[in-house]
Amino acid sequence: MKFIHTADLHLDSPFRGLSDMPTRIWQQVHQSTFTAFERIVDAAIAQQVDFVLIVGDIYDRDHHSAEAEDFFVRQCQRLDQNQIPVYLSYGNHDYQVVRDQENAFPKNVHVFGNSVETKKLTLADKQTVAITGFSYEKRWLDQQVINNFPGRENTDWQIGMLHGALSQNNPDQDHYAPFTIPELLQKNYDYWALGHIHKHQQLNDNPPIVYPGDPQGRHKNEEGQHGYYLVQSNSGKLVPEFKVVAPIEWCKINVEPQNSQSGESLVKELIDQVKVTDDFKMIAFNVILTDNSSSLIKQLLGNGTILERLQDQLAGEKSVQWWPYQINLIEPTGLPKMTDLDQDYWKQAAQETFTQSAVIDLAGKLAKYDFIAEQLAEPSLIEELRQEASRELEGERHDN
Ligand SMILES: [Mn+2]
Repeated sequence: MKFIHTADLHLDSPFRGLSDMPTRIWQQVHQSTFTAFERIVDAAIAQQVDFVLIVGDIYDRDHHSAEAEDFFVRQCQRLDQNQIPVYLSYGNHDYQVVRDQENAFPKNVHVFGNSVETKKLTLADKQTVAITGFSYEKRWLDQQVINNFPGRENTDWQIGMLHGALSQNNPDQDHYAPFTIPELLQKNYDYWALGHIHKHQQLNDNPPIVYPGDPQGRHKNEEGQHGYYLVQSNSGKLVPEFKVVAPIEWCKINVEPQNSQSGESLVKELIDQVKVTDDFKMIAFNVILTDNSSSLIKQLLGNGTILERLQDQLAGEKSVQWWPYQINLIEPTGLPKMTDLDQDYWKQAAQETFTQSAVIDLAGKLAKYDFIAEQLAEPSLIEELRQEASRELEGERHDN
């Protein structure tokens, strides 16, 4: 048996805040969520997989665009023409009331309803597979839906599809069908196909419990490689293998300018730090200054001149394989180093301060608005706030 496990396609992600780049590069960025999924479908056909699992968040918003839906249907048709079934569930971004026989999909697409259900299929070699899953009906699912998953069926293989997050043991934070690893293991399934967390990772080896991540990182906090898992049976076990498909990779590059005394030489120094590969890179430079750095360089970096010159130079070139979207200036603080004990207090305080419930409390009445609630529900939001806050605090300590 061979199948593809993906999730969190987030088709038509808006990539907010980036539209002031040259049109041809912006188009590449905007197309990236589509291209990533198209490559997954290419792989499914080339590999002749038995089926494809998509575990929630196919669309980026609950009011998904017609363009995204049309594209998705077309890709499913390609799979249908190759006799590859698709099993999909909706997640916290594209939650909806699922009604039988009420979708535009071709016949190879099987949509899980809002209650946990099991769908069975028989492969060409007569092996039988049970796939159990459900779709989100609303943005938050506080219940432990895992309790509704049945025990193992009488099939050769059983797979659980679960869009959700590990339980934090805190009702204020557990909004995404919370589960624990022992709860999953107890079901005795052969593979847990998870969705929701955007960084690909394996929570357990045998049986595999796997987050495939989003096939295309959607912003700077989703850096690194993105793709899907190709899962194959081998001596009675299912073995996942990560495959990269994201056409755009977000990355950060640390640079300690050596001898740059002019803006021109610094721009050149930054360009030299970029290793060009096949994948298009969206780059944030962390420029680490020393006490010897000239004040002119500091000013040019601080007021955005260097970033602008860098972008202008690249925009003038025929073809570019990367784009700088940000330069962070890291100044020497001159402060004594924190002891390990200080670090512990610092981390503990941050952990207690940056929780989803604290943020939602702060948002107050604003959380009633759909588009704000959607942002608050982003798994990466807490981490982003924590990073912004430490940057802010470090700046202040320096100024004082
Ligand atoms: Mn998602």
